[in-house]
Amino acid sequence: MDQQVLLSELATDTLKGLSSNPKYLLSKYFYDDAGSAIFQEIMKMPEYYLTDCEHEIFSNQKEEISQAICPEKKLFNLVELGSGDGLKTKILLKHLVEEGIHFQYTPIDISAKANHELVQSLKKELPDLQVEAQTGDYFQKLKNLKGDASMQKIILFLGSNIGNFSVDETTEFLSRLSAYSNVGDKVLIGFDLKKSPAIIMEAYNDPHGHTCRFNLNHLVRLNRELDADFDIQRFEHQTTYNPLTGEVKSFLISNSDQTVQIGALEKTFRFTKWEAIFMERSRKYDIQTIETLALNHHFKVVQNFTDQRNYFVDSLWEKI
Ligand code: AVI
Repeated sequence: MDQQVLLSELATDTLKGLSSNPKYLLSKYFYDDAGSAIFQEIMKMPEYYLTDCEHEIFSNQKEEISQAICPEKKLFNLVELGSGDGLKTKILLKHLVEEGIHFQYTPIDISAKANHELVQSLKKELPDLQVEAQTGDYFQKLKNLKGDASMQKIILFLGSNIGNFSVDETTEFLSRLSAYSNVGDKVLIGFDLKKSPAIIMEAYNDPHGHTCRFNLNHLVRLNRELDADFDIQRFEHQTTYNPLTGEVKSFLISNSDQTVQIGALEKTFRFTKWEAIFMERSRKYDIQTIETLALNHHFKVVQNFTDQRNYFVDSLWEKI
């Protein structure tokens, strides 16, 4: 049932995106099994500094983070949106458990498989931790949690996932996060910061070609799931960075005049030579913009945790 809903959503979104001018595809569909595996490879590349930076923040500042999220050491619910393999979170979880702090961990992920694997690994690594994994849409689950105001919520949204949203999607996301939080609840959000464009470009235009494969895999997915006939040799990957907006944008560019059939849509799409499909944005922020975002959504910034190079920040906000 879930699979069918997802497929029809993929079909509808693909139809909309490829019928638009300029054409686009939604980056949320990068993450089928093959795409998730390629993303793991991206995260391991030295050029993709984001993962290392956030790992460094959690490793070096776990005491400060846990002190800031629960200064009174009262019982709380640590909710994580898009928990995935929980690698960075485990550093904090382990520290909180060792300190004897009372809390429950509620990872929320759209993938039942990711949730299952996370729960299994936590059972082994932190058997005393109370885990209430939830599979499904973040906001549906958060809405349900809002009713329970007896337990303070600390909501984690790590990994610069917020950077993949457009301005409107960011506003929508933070408005809902704010609406489903009670006064005193906290959120810890990972933002990638503006830095030398050369460093950013290396991360998204990597010499190993993983990011190129990551983008082309979207077309492979459409071939498999929507009976399309994209020839991936006829598309080139290109990335741009605009230091004014802080946006990295990824494109797949048709290197010839061509038509592509999508069986499930019963449609043919024309691509002219050098026509681009917009694939993904990854926004880079500055601290001032982050503080304005917090205030605009009824949060105050409690503390910013940055890595030594100031490449990345995990920003802790409190609902006011
Ligand atoms: C998941 N997200 C935060 C990654 C990013 O950096 O925007 C996805 C990604 N795209 C290309 N490389 C990594």
